[in-house]
Amino acid sequence: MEQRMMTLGEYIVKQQAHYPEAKGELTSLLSSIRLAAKVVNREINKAGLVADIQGGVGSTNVQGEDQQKLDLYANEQFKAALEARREVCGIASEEEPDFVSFNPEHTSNSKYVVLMDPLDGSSNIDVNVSVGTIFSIYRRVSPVGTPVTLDDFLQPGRKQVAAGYIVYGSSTMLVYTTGQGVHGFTYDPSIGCFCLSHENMRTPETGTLYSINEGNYIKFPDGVKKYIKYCQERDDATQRPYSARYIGSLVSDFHRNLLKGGIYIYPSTASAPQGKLRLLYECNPIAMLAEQAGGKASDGFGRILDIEPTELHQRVPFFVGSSAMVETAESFMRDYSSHEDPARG
Ligand code: P6P
Repeated sequence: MEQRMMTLGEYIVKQQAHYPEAKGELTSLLSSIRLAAKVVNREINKAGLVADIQGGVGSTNVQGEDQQKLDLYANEQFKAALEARREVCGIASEEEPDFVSFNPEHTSNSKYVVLMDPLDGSSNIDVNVSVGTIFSIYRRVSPVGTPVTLDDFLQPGRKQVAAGYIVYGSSTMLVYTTGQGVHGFTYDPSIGCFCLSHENMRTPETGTLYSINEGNYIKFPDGVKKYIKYCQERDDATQRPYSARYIGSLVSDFHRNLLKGGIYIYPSTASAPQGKLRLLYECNPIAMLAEQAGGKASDGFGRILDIEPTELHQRVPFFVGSSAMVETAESFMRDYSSHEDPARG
């Protein structure tokens, strides 16, 4: 008889056994993310068929980016699912200018805050390229039962309790960590469940894929330019030249490199001195997953998870993936690029 697959819900409960003091709050929180992921997945899969959910809404988010209908849909679905379970006292989102406090009458015992990019890479939806949701979970630092504060959200990434993403691709997967390794679940629409498909994911120490938008080459720091040329040189001993793979959707590029080995880079550029990606709800959660899978995540000079945040939507240069590849890229940044970073104190 075919072996029964373990569902995400069953696995979360099994993981809870690692924490004898756990009372099931994080389990309930992760289950709310699972529910919202199913709902968003359904809408994304209809995008090609139901025209009125494609395209932009004519507004821009706090980042100045055109908001897609599905950006706002995903934001509302995850916000509602998180509020309903009453484990979370507030959220921060790429689609919200400021953090959102949930109803204090429902959050008198809530211990957690969640930061998210509800639909990363959404401009790809209309051309049927995979997109993703990224989430990051912290324990609040302000007293339980009091209004949530900005300090609850401006915590360094090393304090994350859990992090993960959903990649809505050729198959939809949810990948997460609570600090006990990285585990991947593939959605089976025939039973409406995320089923364990990749337990204890480990990323290769090195790889042959590099992911960067080379269209920005002339604006890159010299260290990045030198690293790109290093990737393109012929050297059989290190399997170079590497292959360039860039989807333009962080979750998809990271997920492929996590499995196969590789490096993703979104560096600072002349026009974006802190890069494009946001520290709190893109880089920190992806960095936690990378480290939990044996990889590394850096701003080119130091560990992403050690950066002390100063603003909700702050951006940071991002080098993430196989540890040996990130270390080589960092060596080029040290040798060829200058570094001033107020966030490191
Ligand atoms: P560019 C999507 O907008 C995103 O935030 C990431 O998912 C993706 O890797 C990056 O931006 C793509 O940016 O400037 O190369 O189009």
